[in-house]
Amino acid sequence: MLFGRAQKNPINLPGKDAEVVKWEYTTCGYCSTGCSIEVGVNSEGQGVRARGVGGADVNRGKLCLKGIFEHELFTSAGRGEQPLMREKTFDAYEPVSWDEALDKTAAEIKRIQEKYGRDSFAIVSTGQILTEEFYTLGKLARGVIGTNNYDGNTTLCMASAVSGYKRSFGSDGPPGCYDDFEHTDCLIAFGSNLPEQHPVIYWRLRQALEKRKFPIIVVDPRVTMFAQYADMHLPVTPGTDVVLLNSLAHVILDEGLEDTTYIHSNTSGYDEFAKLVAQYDPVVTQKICGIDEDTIRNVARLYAKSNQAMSIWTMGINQSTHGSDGVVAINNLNLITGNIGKKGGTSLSITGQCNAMGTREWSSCSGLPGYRALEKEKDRVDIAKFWGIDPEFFPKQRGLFQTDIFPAIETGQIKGLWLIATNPMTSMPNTARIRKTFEKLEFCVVQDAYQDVETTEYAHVYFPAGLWAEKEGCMTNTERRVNFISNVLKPHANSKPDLWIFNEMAKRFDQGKKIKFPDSAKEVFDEMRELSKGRFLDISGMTHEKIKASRGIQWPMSDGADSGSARLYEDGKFQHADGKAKLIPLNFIDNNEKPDEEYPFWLNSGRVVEHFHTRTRTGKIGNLNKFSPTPYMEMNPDAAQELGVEHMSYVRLVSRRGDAVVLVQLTQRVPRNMVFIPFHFHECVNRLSLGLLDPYSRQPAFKQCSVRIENVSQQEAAAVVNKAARAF
Ligand SMILES: Nc1nc2c(c(=O)[nH]1)N[C@H]1C(S)=C(S)[C@@H](COP(=O)(O)OP(=O)(O)OC[C@H]3O[C@@H](n4cnc5c(=O)[nH]c(N)nc54)[C@H](O)[C@@H]3O)O[C@H]1N2
Ligand SMILES: Nc1nc2c(c(=O)[nH]1)N[C@H]1C(S)=C(S)[C@@H](COP(=O)(O)OP(=O)(O)OC[C@H]3O[C@@H](n4cnc5c(=O)[nH]c(N)nc54)[C@H](O)[C@@H]3O)O[C@H]1N2
Ligand code: SF4
Ligand SMILES: [Mo]
Repeated sequence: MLFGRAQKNPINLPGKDAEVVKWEYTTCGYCSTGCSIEVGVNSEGQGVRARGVGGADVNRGKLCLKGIFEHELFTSAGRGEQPLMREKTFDAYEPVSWDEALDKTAAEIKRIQEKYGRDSFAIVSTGQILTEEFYTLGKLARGVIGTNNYDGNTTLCMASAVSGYKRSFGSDGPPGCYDDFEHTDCLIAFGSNLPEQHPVIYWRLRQALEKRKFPIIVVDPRVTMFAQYADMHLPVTPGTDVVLLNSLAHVILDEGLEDTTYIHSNTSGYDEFAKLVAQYDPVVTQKICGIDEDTIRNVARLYAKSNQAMSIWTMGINQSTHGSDGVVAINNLNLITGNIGKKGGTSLSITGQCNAMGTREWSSCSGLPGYRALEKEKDRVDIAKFWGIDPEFFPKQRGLFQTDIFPAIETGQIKGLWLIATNPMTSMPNTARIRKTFEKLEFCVVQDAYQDVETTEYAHVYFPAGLWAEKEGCMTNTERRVNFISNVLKPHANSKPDLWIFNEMAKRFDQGKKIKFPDSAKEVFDEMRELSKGRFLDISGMTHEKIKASRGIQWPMSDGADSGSARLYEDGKFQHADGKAKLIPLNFIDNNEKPDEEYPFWLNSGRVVEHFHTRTRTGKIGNLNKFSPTPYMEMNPDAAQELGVEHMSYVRLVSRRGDAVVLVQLTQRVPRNMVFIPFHFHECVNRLSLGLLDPYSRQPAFKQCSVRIENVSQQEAAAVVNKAARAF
């Protein structure tokens, strides 16, 4: 009998004969690969097809299945059509005019700030709006509303990479690019399932491998699709990558395989670092990280002896209590082997959301625009002058991270919340606690392209926002490439571009009237160009026209330059005051909730190729949803046999936080003591997760906690699962 995907109907491709009268250029709005897309528009002005752009350097005509069906989003179910308002949560919403919704929200922000202080109103945004929108939101949050409790969902996603890059190199900014695959002699991927999560980056890697063979090593506790295609798979014990990385460094230094010239000229802190890694002999560490001593030595030798070697990583590293340390450890490995800023030698974080880079660069979430810091007086003064406000209006250090904002609502420090393009009711750890937190808010406004997003259950006002190619502006991808998004269609119904919503909000505050809030993305981009002149993150040589014509340009590109820059740090000069990169000793602290007698399984979570995050979008695209319609978990067949659990039956998972019912998929992909659940479903894995926070990045360890498996009545379970699967 066939189960699962094999039983499903094949994908329905849009008919080749779908009548297209023009093709409009834009960029994909799901993941951070940054594929160029053309949307085919018919004579009635509807988006009817999508295709990859042949001349685009990133995807060279390819798209993954999310991109292929992206045009279906324009008319997908659940889109917001009209602003909505209600006095109390759980009352019925009433449709209202934009003026009413905006006036009410501005009045509530002012009321809460006057009564409880400026920081009692929090703003939580995203990695999924356009860069010009991010810059404008930052101006509104920092320069007008003036709350320091302003952050984004990138704290769930890229915060550890940001923090690790800053600690090692003195600045955020991934130093490498996809072209590095063409030059490298060895690649290690840590906690990244590239073929499913970044299919087109993976395709670029395969293209490089077809021309020239080089070893691929995948470090992941699961036998992912990437691990299956790799030359070596290292099934690391969850949460112990730092131990493995310290041990690789140990072997390299012990055997004299390091690049002494590079270390001497371009790094500081070698002695302390060498002292620490001396303690990480593979004989000892193999018992902690689960990789045998010979394999550790072999990988260390292979990496260090390659002319150029590169490391990539994603959430297996970032989402950990040692996320920031994991990133620093990867940077350490590349610094001691001289693999930074050279073709094929790099530390490349594979970014998550389509514009997670744009928010890091320009949104002012963690500081001020263009990689400026609130902690630096000059940066505060420069931006205040540019915006025309008093520098004293800015706080002198950053406020709470997203993962600390929710606990601050719980304890009553924060009373009002504006959510923009993020769905914490499904995406935050321990959602039962988040749900209770929402109940405490005096006022909540949700700004989302979909009105059926779970957070509207707790909002007082809903702003319907335009989506993806209904708006115009830029997004930055994994390799620092600034891409252009054209507004192929008008925003759906009476929804509005996020930029318009921010501008309208600014008009409702006195300080907002003093600052210029340009209407067009082009004028906003000009402000950003001006602010970037001569800086590390220089985009002054770019214009919207040039970006579109080149199918994306990589920063930095200074005014007058002919092209962007493929790599950072080619000259070995880093952003720390002494111009050197730091080698940082990393002690391992074993603080995860680990399997024990009561909760004997590791709970791991992540993604599948068909779905994007909380399914507000992909749950409505039939061609995607039908391949993965149900909350399920991967379980090892031997473990299942011991417990008498059958393939395709339902079970209840229980953790110290809560429970969830899922369908069982038996597979050798997971070890005996682990289950893996895609996090796309509401009321599922995040009812169970703990989410201990990284001390530097405040990113939650989504991938490590423990659960037990219980039997459940199959009939009752089917009802629960069907509800979570929520047929749209
Ligand atoms: N189809 C699809 N693509 C996406 C997304 C999506 O939702 N759907 N989301 C985008 C976003 S925002 C992001 S952040 C990326 C995420 O992209 P990835 O990080 O590649 O995806 P995940 O499945 O979250 O996690 C990757 C792997 O980390 C492993 N892992 C768990 N614990 C550990 C550990 O302790 N050490 C190591 N080394 N590995 C571990 C898991 O087993 C898993 O296979 O994908 C982006 N692309
Ligand atoms: N257990 C577990 N939990 C996880 C993870 C995990 O691996 N395991 N991964 C974490 C990671 S890496 C991430 S990035 C987060 C993602 O978590 P979220 O950001 O909370 O999830 P999304 O579903 O991407 O939410 C984005 C929202 O923005 C809306 N939207 C899309 N485009 C626009 C637009 O242009 N304007 C506006 N206003 N709205 C728009 C969408 O409809 C959607 O509701 O989840 C995190 N949670
Ligand atoms: S790989 Fe990412 S950017 Fe490219 S089409 Fe797929 S989802 Fe879009
Ligand atoms: Mo992410």
